[in-house]
Amino acid sequence: MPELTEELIMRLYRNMYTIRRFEETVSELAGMAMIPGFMVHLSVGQEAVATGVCAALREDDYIVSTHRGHGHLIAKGAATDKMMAEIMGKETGYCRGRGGSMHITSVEAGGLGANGIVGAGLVIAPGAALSARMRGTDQVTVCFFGDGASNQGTFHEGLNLAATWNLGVVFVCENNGYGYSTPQRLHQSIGRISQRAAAYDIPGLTVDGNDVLEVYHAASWAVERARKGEGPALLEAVTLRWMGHYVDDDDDYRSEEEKAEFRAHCPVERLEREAVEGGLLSTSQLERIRSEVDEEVERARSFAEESEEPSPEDDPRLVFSGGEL
Ligand SMILES: Cc1ncc(C[n+]2csc(CCOP(=O)(O)OP(=O)(O)O)c2C)c(N)n1
Ligand SMILES: [Mg+2]
Repeated sequence: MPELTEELIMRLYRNMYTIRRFEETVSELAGMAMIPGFMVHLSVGQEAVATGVCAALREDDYIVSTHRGHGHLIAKGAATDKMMAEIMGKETGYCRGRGGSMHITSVEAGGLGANGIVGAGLVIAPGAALSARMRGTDQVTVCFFGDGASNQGTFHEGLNLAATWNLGVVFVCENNGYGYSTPQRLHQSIGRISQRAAAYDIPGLTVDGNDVLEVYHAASWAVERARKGEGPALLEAVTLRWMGHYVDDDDDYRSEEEKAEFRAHCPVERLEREAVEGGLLSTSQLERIRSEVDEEVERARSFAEESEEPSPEDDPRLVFSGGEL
């Protein structure tokens, strides 16, 4: 198992706190109608999953994301200013403002796309892993998806193909207990999604998705075996979505008592506590990280706000490959 160094804990903490501040800022901007469209899905409360998994990856590894993908991309190393600009639909964004929140990606960071189609990534990830094999590299592909997506046909197709061809994919089910407004117990008969791994004869593991260290350890194990050519695994990380399904969702299908429980499972505060109590980091180190991140996210916001709107004349060039029409 990888060693828990001060550097690693700092990295995990910085990452989770960056996702939290970034998304709180996106939520604020959405409330001020500064984000085009309304389909912005936030992962506040789920930061430990993206962070713990991506910390186990190399820079040249791939991730395939979902409609709730800001955290995944930040954790994979994308720049917050270009991400904020993309979400605000600006020319300086990663996809020149044409992708927005749900299609945000940074190929340089190893992102193979967020996706508005629930479950689509499950059949993209084996393709990326096959490409790594054909190119003779040991790059690993992580496929993030939700509990709802685990009922899509693509889940079964993707896991079956990856298992049969022994591909280097780590399937990470971010189980936040809901597929939109439907609680897990009403959309599937099983309690642990990792049980489904048995159907493909691959390892399946359920971890506490609010515990970044547990996620990191499980992911490191799955990534290492995938890298060695030992094939895919299914990790289920059980977590909580604190905000509505998307920014305009009034979230009235969950009780106030249920929502009041969220904070008690905060992954950011949990790592803070464990790091200080375990003598790994001091409160002043944590404070310094928070203030650096606050500044970074503020800079990202100003950069995005001050950036140019895209010009519609450019659109045809961005739709067809090869430049001009
Ligand atoms: C193929 C498809 N079906 C339905 C939808 C509408 N939809 C968007 S998100 C969502 C729920 C997804 O739940 P889950 O996979 O658990 O992800 P979460 O939103 O909880 O992160 C649905 C049904 C869609 N975008 N694509
Ligand atoms: Mg879900």
